[in-house]
Amino acid sequence: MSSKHSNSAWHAATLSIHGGEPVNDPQGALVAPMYQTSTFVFPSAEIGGGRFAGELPGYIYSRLGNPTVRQLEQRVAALEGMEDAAASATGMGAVAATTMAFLAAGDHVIASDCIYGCSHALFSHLFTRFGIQVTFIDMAAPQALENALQANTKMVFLETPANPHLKLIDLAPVGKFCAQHGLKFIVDNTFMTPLLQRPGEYGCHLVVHSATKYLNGHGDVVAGIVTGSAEDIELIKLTTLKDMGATMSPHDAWLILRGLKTLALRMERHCENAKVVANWLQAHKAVERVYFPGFDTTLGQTLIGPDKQMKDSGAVIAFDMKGGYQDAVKILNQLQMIRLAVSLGDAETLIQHPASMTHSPLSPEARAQAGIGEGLVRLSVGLEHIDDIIADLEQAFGVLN
Ligand code: 7XF
Repeated sequence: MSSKHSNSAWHAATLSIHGGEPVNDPQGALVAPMYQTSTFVFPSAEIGGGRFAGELPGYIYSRLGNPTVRQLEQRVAALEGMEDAAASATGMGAVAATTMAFLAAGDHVIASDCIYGCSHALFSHLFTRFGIQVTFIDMAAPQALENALQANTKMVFLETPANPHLKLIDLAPVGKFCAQHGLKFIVDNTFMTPLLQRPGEYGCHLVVHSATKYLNGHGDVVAGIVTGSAEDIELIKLTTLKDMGATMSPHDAWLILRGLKTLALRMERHCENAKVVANWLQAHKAVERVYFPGFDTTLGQTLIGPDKQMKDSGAVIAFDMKGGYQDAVKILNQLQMIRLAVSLGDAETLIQHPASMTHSPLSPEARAQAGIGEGLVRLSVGLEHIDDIIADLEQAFGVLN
């Protein structure tokens, strides 16, 4: 990143507004125009052929590339501190295109046992149908990676903090392990965003996101993105993304570019609000246990801090109800301002029940292995005034009295 408008020395808050190539619009528009077009007209047959052959620059067809989508890719790559990025139709599109670009029948993947339900389903159901083996492990346990390693292991995949109960993983030793054994290291950074965590600094090769969440931040888009080396991103674009077709629409890219401008401001407020909510939950007699990175007395202490892996705790909280599923349901049904919905990272505070919702694709055994009980509730703390969030929780928990 060396152009005048794309300086890697900039702070993340600046990169989320200016990262990547500057907008170069013939009319001088400040904001990149939306190229809402499926195809691009070739000036001549020879030029069209040259573009397909990769010998001439220029756009061809929006599944193969689009200027608005490209702008977003460059911005997120700059923000993540990676060389390049590939945008996808959904977060699952990014997870699938990224993993499958580097795997073939007969390969083995080591994955964290606590990951988003559909990533777990992709690995445990679809991969096995195509002859790819997956071992799910508790990656926080130091010897677990060594124990899971096989001669055909090609990849390590994890989330930290993990969906849904925020288990933390120290990235540096995993990065070292992957480098030692020549494994592709992939991290889903959805819960942190590059503002709070940059896995590339710890040996991770490819960072995936559900851009549906904080990157867009406004609850009006389903999207994904992966950042990594130029070589890896080109491979993903030319193989899985292009041929499986989970590419991003220009309209979605435009909305995410707009959302990104306030990412730093939003993350600050999200994190501030979440700390208050986590403390409130921790003090409540109906709550058995609160899962929040800031409360993690082992890894939280070493991983969170200004110069550490995580700049802050994020704004997703999970908690176990003493009264189990019965009490969880009572609260979910009683909340008024807080919305009963899956997803996270929106302005609205959202609450959901992982065992029956986001993590229902896991078998009961896999849920037990990941520590997702029937009384577990997940809360994505939004941007509302903190007093209103607490007031809604107070009145909802009141039904238990
Ligand atoms: O394909 P999506 O944009 O929905 O993203 C998939 C995805 C990938 N990684 C992580 C860590 C995720 O959390 C997600 C989606 N999670 C939503 C949730 O947990 O609420 C999905 C709702 S069913």
